[in-house]
Amino acid sequence: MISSLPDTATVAFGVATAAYQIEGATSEDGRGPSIWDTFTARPGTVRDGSDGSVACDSYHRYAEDLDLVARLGAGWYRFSIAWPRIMPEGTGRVEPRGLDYYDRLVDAALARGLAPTATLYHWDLPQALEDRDGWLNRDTAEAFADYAGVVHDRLGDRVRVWATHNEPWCAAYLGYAAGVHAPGRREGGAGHRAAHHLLLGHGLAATRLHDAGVDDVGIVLNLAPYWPEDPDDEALVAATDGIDAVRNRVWLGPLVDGRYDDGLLAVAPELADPALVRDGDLALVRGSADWVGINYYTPFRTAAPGSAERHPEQDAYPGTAPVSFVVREPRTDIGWEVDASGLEQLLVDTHRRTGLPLMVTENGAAYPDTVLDAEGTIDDQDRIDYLRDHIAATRRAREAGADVRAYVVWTLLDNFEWAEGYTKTFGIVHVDPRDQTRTPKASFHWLAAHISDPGVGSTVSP
Ligand code: IFM
Repeated sequence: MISSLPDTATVAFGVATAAYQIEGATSEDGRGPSIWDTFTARPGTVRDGSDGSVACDSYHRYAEDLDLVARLGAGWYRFSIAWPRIMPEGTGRVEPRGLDYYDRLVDAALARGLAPTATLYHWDLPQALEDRDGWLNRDTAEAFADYAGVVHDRLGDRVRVWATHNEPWCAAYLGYAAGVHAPGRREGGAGHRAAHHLLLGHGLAATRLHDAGVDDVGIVLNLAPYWPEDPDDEALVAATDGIDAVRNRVWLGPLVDGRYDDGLLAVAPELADPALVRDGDLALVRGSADWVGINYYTPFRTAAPGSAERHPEQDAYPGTAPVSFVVREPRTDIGWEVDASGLEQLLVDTHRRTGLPLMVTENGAAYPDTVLDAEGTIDDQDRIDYLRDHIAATRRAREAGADVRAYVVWTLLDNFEWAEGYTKTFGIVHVDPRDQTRTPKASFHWLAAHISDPGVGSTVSP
């Protein structure tokens, strides 16, 4: 069993999932409603009108799913815990059946030689907390720390590597500014307020876990490179700097320096409000992460407003000057440009900025997989190419000095892809929605063949 962060000698290989995207069973064993149950019930929020109530039924099929991870030869299984299963009202009462489920999952992972690494928050806030203003309410950060403590008390003897949040940028800005994710609020600067409370929640939870003896508490960020098309266009460079602040520096500044930088405060005056950012908040966050997870899919190229496609998420950068986003070919099925050099740059820059060990906690691609025959064969060569190029970029970043310890593929199963529903598939295993049959795709077999050292501590070679 890996009991702590992988060492520097190799890149550990893993595969990731998230609770709401795969578990289903949203009304079982005392689970309370989450903001994603509420959001998906609202017409027009999800492309195909679907929800996560069944998803991949992994709540019942987790053993089969872990068999697949073991067959792949991965050493790491990154999963998330559904807060509403543990504390259905968000605070107070603990639901033992929810804890029992993750207890079984962790044991099943260990029994297969997989190191379980747990993410505490992958966007499924208990609805009861959103009813009290969700991440706009400081109490939610305190509640998150209590929840972290409850989960650790049960699993901490076996799970040693913890992540607090997954992609808090999405939770804050897609959820409270752009409104395209749950809870679906379009309130501009509220995104900044949510971001601060998410950071505070991270800091409080990390303190709780450290006090309980955990050495490896991380936070998983979807940092992104922003590349102005015309580096001589001063207005564009300034606007791009504001966007970089809202996507990247809002997290790294507090984590590394214990402050929000001036460029960020210029576009996010909310973060200068002493009623929001109280004395001691940023000091608590500073130095609270032992490692940083990087989720990378695509770079962003900015151009003068109106000159190119407007990225649908632009509302998610409140306070910033408008830009256009240029998306070059090749693109994946979700419209994201493929460019592995962005990952290499991000890893090198983030290691320089933080000095911390890094893990690529998510990387993968959506493609319109076609089932070729009755056996369910899927020849996803495009996904293989994507993964091979990004694994090579990870290797180059290590050669350039970035301390990258793991490469984790997103994702094991075709699953509920948030506002895209089931229309975009990222899995290395196809899931037939009619009967839940799992069929490994060619990318699964390719990865299995390229994981050089099966078992814990596996490494991948391009
Ligand atoms: O499916 C998501 C995941 O939940 C978070 N990171 C990005 C993935 C692909 O959009």
